Amino acid sequence: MKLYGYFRSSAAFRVRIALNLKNLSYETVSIHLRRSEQARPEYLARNPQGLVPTLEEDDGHRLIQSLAIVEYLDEIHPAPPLLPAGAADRARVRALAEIVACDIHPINNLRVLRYLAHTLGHDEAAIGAWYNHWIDAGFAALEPLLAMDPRTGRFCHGDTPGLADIALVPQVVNAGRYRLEMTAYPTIARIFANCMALAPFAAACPENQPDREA
Ligand SMILES: N[C@@H](CCC(=O)N[C@@H](CS)C(=O)NCC(=O)O)C(=O)O
Repeated sequence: MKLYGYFRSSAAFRVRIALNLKNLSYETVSIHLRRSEQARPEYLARNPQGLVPTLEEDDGHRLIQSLAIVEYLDEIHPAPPLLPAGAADRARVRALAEIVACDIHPINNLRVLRYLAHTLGHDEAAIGAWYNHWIDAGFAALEPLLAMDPRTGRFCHGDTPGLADIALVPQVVNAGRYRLEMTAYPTIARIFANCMALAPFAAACPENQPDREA
């Protein structure tokens, strides 16, 4: 399998964690987002959205959208499961993951930050404030959803990592890059630490990717 991604892409990071948790080997194909390689015709032929990740299987079958890819991997390689058995619990885990993947991440994406800077003329400080504002808005909801629900354990749901952790960890790493104050989010910080103690999460981190930059 080939994973078209970028070391700093949190959507690609989610897929890397899932592949590692499933113990599936893959080849990294780096799409340099800051050099806009995602907009080149050869990549658009693979993913017309011009976003990473794209997962290409050995027979040429392609998958896009990180959460869809993670759920696909979970369906064809069921062990270890990334979603719980009960429908209500699966809905909870998907909801936690979607707070990150649908409500925080898209408005902090590179193309949005570039629009703020280049089209609307905002400076670096304003863009940093925007970035952290939307992480705060999402984390302020995630924290009580995690802290007040007895289904939360060492991880977002119980004591094994799953889809919600896969979405959460890259977002916490991004928050660290923008120096977001995490003291208001002790449950998120605890779950993050528990995830990072596991090799599949640590190995998927940006600094451990072959295309990493300083
Ligand atoms: N919903 C998509 C989001 C993909 C996405 O936004 N990827 C970012 C990197 S994390 C990207 O390719 N950005 C390029 C750009 O903004 O130009 C997914 O989960 O796969």
